[in-house]
Amino acid sequence: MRMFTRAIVCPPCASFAEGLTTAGLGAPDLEKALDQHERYCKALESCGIALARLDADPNYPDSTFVEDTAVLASRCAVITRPGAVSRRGEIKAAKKALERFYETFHAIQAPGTVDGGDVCEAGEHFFIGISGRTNEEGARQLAGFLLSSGYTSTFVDMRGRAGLLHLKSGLAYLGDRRLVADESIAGLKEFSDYRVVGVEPAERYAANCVRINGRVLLASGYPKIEAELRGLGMGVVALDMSEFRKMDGGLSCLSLRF
Ligand code: CIR
Repeated sequence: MRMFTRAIVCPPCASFAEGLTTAGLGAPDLEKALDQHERYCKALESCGIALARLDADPNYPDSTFVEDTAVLASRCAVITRPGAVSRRGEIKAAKKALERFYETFHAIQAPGTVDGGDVCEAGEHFFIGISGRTNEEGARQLAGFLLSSGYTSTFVDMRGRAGLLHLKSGLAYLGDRRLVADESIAGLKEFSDYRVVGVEPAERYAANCVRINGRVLLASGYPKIEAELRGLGMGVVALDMSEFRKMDGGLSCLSLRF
């Protein structure tokens, strides 16, 4: 499994509660979100990650969900074109922060759209979700860019899957050809060459976990999947994500790891 040394993060901004959401869980508490974000940053640092922190930008309420602005492989970076029009401007800050770290840069072009949350890296292979945010044209462009750097990819149709905004809302890669997947997608033929840890509906939110340098960052409050990961010998760092969940955000989307 790839080792990570850096991550880009962006704290929730003053207009955070005005972002896009379908969760129906009420308005997020900004103070609490800032505290949860800080703990998330500390957890990344405890995994050996050096953070680059973007400035909170109230023009973009969803900008704390930085993962959607880029796809970062070892050998290339792809700046996305987010599916939600209100989020398109977020890519500027991400590109600026990434420029000094990558030689090979690509960018998704109109009419293509891609959200980074739809892209799951599994070693040298990438799963690309086609969703309400990532369209077929965007997925094709991304697959082409990845191929030019030597990576393979497969598409996973996420359209019409209620409760899963992005592919990674229900999928994570643990290394060693092992995936964590929401039960509704765990049996897809696209994953048949992998060992899959299924996540039951009551714990669906926790399927969006992040394996990083030998540990797994996991949303707290999901005992079954936590026990299962520990049973696989993984060190788990459990994090309260309540305020981000209210804005449809998962744990992975708060950072761009590379
Ligand atoms: C949105 O709807 O775009 C944000 N409120 C949440 C984005 C979450 N991103 C992710 O899971 N990668």
